[in-house]
Amino acid sequence: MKKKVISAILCGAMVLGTVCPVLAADDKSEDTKTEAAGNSAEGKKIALVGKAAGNAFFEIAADAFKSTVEAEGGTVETVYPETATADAQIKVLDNLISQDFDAICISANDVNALQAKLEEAMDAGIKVSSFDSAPNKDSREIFVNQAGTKEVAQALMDAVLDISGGEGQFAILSATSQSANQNAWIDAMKTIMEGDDKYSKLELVDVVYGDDEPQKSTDQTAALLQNYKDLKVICAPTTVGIAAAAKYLQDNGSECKLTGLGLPSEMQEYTGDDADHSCPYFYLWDMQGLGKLSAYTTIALINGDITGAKDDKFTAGDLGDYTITDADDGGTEVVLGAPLKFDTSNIEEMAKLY
Ligand code: RAM
Repeated sequence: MKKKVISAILCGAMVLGTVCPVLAADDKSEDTKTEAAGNSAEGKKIALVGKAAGNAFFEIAADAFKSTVEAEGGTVETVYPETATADAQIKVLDNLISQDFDAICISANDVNALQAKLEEAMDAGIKVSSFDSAPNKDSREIFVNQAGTKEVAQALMDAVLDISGGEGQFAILSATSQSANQNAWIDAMKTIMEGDDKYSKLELVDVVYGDDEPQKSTDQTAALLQNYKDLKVICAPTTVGIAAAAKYLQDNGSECKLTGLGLPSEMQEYTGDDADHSCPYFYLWDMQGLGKLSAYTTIALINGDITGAKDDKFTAGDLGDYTITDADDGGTEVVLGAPLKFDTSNIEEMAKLY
């Protein structure tokens, strides 16, 4: 009972019903695991590795991850590589493997380049989970996908179609060129575009990389406007990129509009469906939910409640029950939920949360 009451309060506090979809649909946690013994992280040490320092996205996810693990009796060390590269993450991993961590949960800067190092970690008995950006299937035991890859790509393509008025040039402002999640979304966007006639009047003129650095993302936005005078929409599937582009487009009164993936707190002043705002609407997912689900998934791996195999089930505390499914890359994943849309109707409320 206690669990259900806490869950209900948390769901209510999260404002959007979609934030707690699994719980609402399927709360079997009391029947299956009365005391949720699988959630205990007593005495466990977990390392959380982000893509790079100075990105609020990772700080928000890490806060939720850490408080979840600590509430279950474990400890978390959050580590950021010096740059958003695989090489810098390999250095971080080298250091972590030599310590006695029970698990490493990582957002990968590259799909394949971390494989040898992450395999070394797994061979050393360290559980390897990933969140946000997945290293390839052999480099991990499980991926915590914030929203299905195709679902994110579909939402972005439809936003581009809608905001452009159904035709014209658009460009993608991404993070780094090697970024696993960014490239998966971009590939899925291209597939969606090619697979349906309704996108046939859209032209993807360029994909540029701001490396998740505000200044570089601003410069890339300026260059896009310079190079493509008729550019109608920029889609930035990165929180750093979209915030930088939003400011640049708005400050310069550009007619080019913006969508993508952003943090409501960083996008509030740019969100609006009028000439004064650069971004009519954009998407993301429940950030606290991402941190929490990543934490519970990692704990479940450590405790042997799951191995990361398809159809494995576990209870993610008050988020409810989750089942592991096949991921698009041949590995497995657990999906938090659907992408969430942010526009003038909810931006103010959501900006208070993340
Ligand atoms: C940036 C990072 C992160 C991505 C978000 C949407 O913060 O690239 O990996 O998930 O944007």
